[in-house]
Amino acid sequence: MHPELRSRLLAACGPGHLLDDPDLRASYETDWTRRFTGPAAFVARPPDTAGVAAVVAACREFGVPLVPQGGNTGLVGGSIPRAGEAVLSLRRLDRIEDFDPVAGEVTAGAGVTLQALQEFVRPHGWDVGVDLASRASATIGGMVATNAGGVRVIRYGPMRHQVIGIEAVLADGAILARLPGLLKDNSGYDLPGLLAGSEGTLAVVTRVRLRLIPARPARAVALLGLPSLAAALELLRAVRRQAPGLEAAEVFFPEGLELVQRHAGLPPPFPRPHACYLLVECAGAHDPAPALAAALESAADPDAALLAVSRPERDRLWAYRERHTEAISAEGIPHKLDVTLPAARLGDFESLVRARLAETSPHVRPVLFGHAGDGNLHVNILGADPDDESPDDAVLRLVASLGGSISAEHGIGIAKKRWLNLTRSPADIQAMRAIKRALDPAGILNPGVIFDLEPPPVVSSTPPVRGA
Ligand code: 2HG
Ligand code: ZN
Repeated sequence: MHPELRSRLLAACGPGHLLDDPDLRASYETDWTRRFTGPAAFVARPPDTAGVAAVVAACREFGVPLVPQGGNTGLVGGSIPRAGEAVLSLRRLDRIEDFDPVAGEVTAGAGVTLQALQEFVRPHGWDVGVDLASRASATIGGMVATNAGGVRVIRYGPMRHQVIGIEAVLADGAILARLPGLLKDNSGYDLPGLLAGSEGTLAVVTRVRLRLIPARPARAVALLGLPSLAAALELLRAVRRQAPGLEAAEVFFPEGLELVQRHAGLPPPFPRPHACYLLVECAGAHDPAPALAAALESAADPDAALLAVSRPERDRLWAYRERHTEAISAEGIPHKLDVTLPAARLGDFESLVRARLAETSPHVRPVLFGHAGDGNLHVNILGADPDDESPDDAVLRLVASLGGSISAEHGIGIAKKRWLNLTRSPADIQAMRAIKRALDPAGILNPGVIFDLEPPPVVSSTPPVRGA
């Protein structure tokens, strides 16, 4: 490293926070799935926004590209170095500030974990609109940068909908400050909305102002065993109509349940297996259990229905769904596809995708689960060679042919960019490239994530090349 760059980075980060020892870098160089890994030139851990700006400015001058990283819980390789970039870790920006208990707003540093923020606001009667299984490690900055979804999108929307103000460092080191944030603000382009979901390619998010939701302590969770996904979706329609305060509607299937039982040591939820499992949660100011039980009464088989009200009982039912990711990971390194389908096509997709994979890649084991309420299924594929993208190709083409999206909530990262043109038009991609060039002309922020600046090879109808 150039001595002047080193001294500027040391000044920005402070002693002990510029890591170039391979052992210290290691945990920043491999993602949660273990599928994406690459050496970092160094890891910079600045303590605050001014430090982030100084790191970005120095790296830009010395031509060192940066990969911003929060809790490293991403699943598409978007926060892992690929070609010797440096990692810019935001974890030390972990202050919670300016909590307004009347308006229900709070400012969180990019490195605050979701769980820390939940624990901070809940005793005051407020909650964070987005919740997800990796809450203990996922950071607010990373969740905004990837527009994280999670289990409550049907009620509160994804992370972008929670953001009312943002502070971010632009590629030249300038600080964009849209804090504290106003609920109504039509004075030009919506920069917080643009940065949410930009996956670290346009700016480095350092602080965000979030709108909170009222905490709803009265909760009820039901887990149901059903003969098909179609039956689960039908039942979900009834719950939506009859039970107030539906917050989550999740599905999983026998192959995932079997892995969760085995890896988490959980007993089977019901006396006999079912083809599909639906978990729903309702929340409100008053106990939602009676209305939820009434909505389920006509449709649910009493031997395949569990209702939980107390916190430990609810957590026990949620574990069957939330422990899927870790159970799959314990089994091998999966290919992870996170897709959305139009509501009317979700039921067909589940059987079509299994048939398509059985035909094109008979050796793989698909594990499906996800957020039935918003059409988002996670297609995890076990048993595929890490470099063999043919199962991914088969699934994503099917999704595109049914009018869906190749990424519902995890983003494009590097894992999906080859297929971006399946569901984004040439005009869309050209507009995104123009924005990237305007905000980061030197291409130092997360280069190669979402798309390459030169046009990527067009996905054609010819079979994919193994290892491409
Ligand atoms: C979830 O819904 C996460 O639990 C992770 O989005 C999904 O592991 C996955 O594929
Ligand atoms: Zn998910």
